[in-house]
Amino acid sequence: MTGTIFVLNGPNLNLLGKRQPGIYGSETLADVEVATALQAESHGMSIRFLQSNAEHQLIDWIHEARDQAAGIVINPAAYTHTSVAILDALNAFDGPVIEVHISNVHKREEFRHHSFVSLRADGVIAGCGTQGYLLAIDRLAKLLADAK
Ligand code: CA2
Repeated sequence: MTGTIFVLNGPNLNLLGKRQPGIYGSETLADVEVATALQAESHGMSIRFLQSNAEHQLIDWIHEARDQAAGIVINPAAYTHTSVAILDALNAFDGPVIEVHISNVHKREEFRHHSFVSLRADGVIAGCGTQGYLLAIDRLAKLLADAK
């Protein structure tokens, strides 16, 4: 197992920084990737940063993480609230998982209050903007260090 963290992003997050800045901020996903890579590097780890609009692609990456990643940071976007399939895939991953939401889903519509992924996540970060990704890396680094 390497010190690689998979950072997985779900549907529409490719639009980050391009639409709805009031909810999601003005940073692009490429900006988040750079900042997240630097944060991981500060802990002596590297990342594989991925985004897809397709549920099956996210599931395939979680399967790849089973033997390629020490931990997973995941913002499943709308699949958070709908996908038992992503939950099942995460349940087959042995390492730590941190769920991230840029917005505070609990301050938003009721349908965003439930997360299937939270049933598996070791930690959940919501409403901290894109800083949530950096906090998730810090938390994974601690969990992985404590597990040694
Ligand atoms: O707050 C989050 O990070 C969410 O996971 C974002 C999802 C939403 O469905 C979740 O309830 C909460 C939506 C991602 C869409 O991202 C966009 C970004 C900019 C412009 C349009 C969509």
